[in-house]
Amino acid sequence: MSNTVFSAVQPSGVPTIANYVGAIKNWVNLQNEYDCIFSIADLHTLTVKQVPAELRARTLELLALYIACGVDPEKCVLFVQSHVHEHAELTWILNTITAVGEMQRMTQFKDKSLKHAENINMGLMDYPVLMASDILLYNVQYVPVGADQKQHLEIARDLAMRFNARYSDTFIVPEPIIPKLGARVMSLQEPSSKMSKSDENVNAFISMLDSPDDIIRKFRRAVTDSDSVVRYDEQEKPGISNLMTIYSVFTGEDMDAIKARFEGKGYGEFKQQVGEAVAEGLKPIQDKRAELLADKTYLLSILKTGAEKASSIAFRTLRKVYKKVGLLQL
Ligand code: AQP
Repeated sequence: MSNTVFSAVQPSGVPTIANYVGAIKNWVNLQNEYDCIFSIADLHTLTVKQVPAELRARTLELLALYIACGVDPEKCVLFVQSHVHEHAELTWILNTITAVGEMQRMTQFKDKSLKHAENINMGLMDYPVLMASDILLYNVQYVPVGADQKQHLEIARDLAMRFNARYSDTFIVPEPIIPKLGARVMSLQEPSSKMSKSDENVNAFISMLDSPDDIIRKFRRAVTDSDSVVRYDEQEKPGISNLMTIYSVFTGEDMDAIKARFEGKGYGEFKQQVGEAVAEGLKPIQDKRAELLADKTYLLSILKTGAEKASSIAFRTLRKVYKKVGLLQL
């Protein structure tokens, strides 16, 4: 057992409230109890076409957002994935024990292949192996992620066990921490699909930087059902259930209290209140992020320290791995 927690978000766009609820918000609770390592997964982002200057800017902006959400650089290691070259190197080794068929079966690979049919690259297929490397390099016990990443975490576990069986005990087999509430925040326009920051329809997601007016407008337009009762039922009322989950996360009220609060009030009033609660919750985060971005020197210094700390762990793990697989060392 180790006491280390690892997680990451890709700088593939402005994070949504789904990334916040499913991942970042939970990191804040874990940082007091565990040795936390949180990364900005820029290498993963390259699996989809990017504008280089925008990717660079979003990388620093994501760090500012982590901190604005309450992730404390004094308590956690915060670093950029590409600053620690061992991630790419361990990926190569793990690739040699990964079957092509396993990767082709991944839900995210299938979804993204449909979405980016003009660019189905090797990196897109290899995404779960890079993610396994991110985790296994740091002797990680727990990985707080949203439910969409559960399948990839299974691959990380399988690869750890496979490597250990073939080359002797090396990696800790990591476990997911999936939040009880908000593990899968759904699209506001299509409640059967997950909310994604790269959705082409901007009304489908709430970005962490949306203005109060946009937030309220998007919730007002959210797809629900023809009933008018605010009641939690994922099967029959996926849209309303999704809004109840979001409201619950932002206000702390449980489902029974929400149902009672909006009894006889109809969807218009409910959607308005969800919008207001989210706008209110995001405001201090947005203000803090803007403040942090004014001091780029400070942000870069955090990344430098983070890269040094992460590298020293990753270096030791990779050296052990190279030795075990039979690579000659100098
Ligand atoms: N809909 C979701 N509900 C709850 N958690 C979610 N996460 C993503 N979507 C939801 C969690 O956010 C963390 C970071 O995800 P990521 O940026 O590494 O990539 P992703 O899972 O592919 O997220 P997106 O928003 O869908 O990004 P794009 O559109 O670029 O692919 C993870 O912990 C994830 O579980």
